[in-house]
Amino acid sequence: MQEMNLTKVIVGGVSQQQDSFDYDMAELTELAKANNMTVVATVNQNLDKPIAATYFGIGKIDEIRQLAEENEATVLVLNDELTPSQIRNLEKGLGKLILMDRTRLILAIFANRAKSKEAKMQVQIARLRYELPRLRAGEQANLMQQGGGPGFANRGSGETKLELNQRTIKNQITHLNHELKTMETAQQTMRKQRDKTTIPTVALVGYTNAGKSTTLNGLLRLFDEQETKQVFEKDMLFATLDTSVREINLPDKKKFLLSDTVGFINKLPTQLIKAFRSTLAEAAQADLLIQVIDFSDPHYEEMIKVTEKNLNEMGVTDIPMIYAYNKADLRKDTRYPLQNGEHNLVYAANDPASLKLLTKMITATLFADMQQVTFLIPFAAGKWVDYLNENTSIVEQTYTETGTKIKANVLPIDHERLSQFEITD
Ligand SMILES: Nc1nc2c(ncn2[C@@H]2O[C@H](COP(=O)(O)OP(=O)(O)OP(=O)(O)O)[C@@H](O)[C@H]2O)c(=O)[nH]1
Ligand SMILES: [Mg+2]
Repeated sequence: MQEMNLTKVIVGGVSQQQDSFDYDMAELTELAKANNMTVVATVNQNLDKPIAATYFGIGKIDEIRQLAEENEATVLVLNDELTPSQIRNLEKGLGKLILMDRTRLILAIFANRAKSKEAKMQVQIARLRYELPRLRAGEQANLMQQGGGPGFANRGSGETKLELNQRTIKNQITHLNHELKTMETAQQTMRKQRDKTTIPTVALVGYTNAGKSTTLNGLLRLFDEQETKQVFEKDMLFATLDTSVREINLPDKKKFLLSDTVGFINKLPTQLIKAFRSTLAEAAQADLLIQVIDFSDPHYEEMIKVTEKNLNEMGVTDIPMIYAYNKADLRKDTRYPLQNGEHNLVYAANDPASLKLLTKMITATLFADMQQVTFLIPFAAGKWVDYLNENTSIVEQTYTETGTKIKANVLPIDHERLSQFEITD
């Protein structure tokens, strides 16, 4: 409805006859939409490879400039990351059109969408890293505003403005990194505290818009959690930027922690991969990953590859994974829910039967080695009664003269922890 306020853009790219080109361009259009832009024209050029100096050929550049005038477009969004000199030369040929490559566009979306202080700082670092090699003398004066008072500007008279700008940015990056470290340490402490309990953790990972948040919300609803614990879900790329962790309490008293994570995309800017490593720390430490896949998208196999490549780059490896093929309701050729082996599921995130089966698969993996044990806990060791109630599923609890008798389903680690209290039932 707010069409009027949307920035009009042209989307363009050089096709080297790669299979993924059409898909990449369609995705670029989605990315533009996610950044409050409306695409008024699309321009492709077939080349063996982008022109080293100008990306597009000269004729194409004239065509784009005219198209922009006709359609009142103010921005040209490009499919590839350009070199600093390509940007410079292309801008000369394009007149007033502002250039935005895929990386800058993704960074802009992340900057608009980031909510938590940590996410905002991570995105800011990524943007500064991106801008640093692209700085030009006399520009980016706005970046000087923070941190550089008059005294600062006087330092080193032999220094050019460009060098000064570069140093200011480097200082900003260092400063932000330092602040982030402090925050990360605090979070690690939180995670460590959680680790002391034995609640297993599960992380939803996958390509953006696959349905991770919808799956988390569906599970929360299924197990009757309050509405306030729901997370944001939307048909939009990068709806989720922060990791949220929720406790799922099953009817049989078993429970696990479930985290929703930021989605991946093809050609995720390397600056962001680094920035989001800590956001994905939840996934890196999980006992089980659920890779949510948009099974209704013809390119789902490619999306799986991109997801796994990104996970690898972020050091998330060697964790058992359930492949959850979502949005089966949009496909005519499959029944659902449908389990294939231990680790494959075809489902729909809004279908309760699907979510029940997913839960069953999760618990089968998480609690496979649970044992039923009976403990007699003396009153003096009452804290262990609390511990068992918090962390395990209790089958029976009775009070005797010598202490509390508890029969519970416990993980081997808890069995060992409380072995001194074990009795034969
Ligand atoms: N038809 C159908 N739509 C679904 C299903 N699961 C999710 N969706 C829709 O897909 C869109 C994206 O869902 P999200 O849960 O926000 O996706 P996400 O994986 O969290 O995406 P990001 O946070 O952007 O990484 C939303 O419009 C959902 O309503 C499903 O099983 N069937
Ligand atoms: Mg999400």
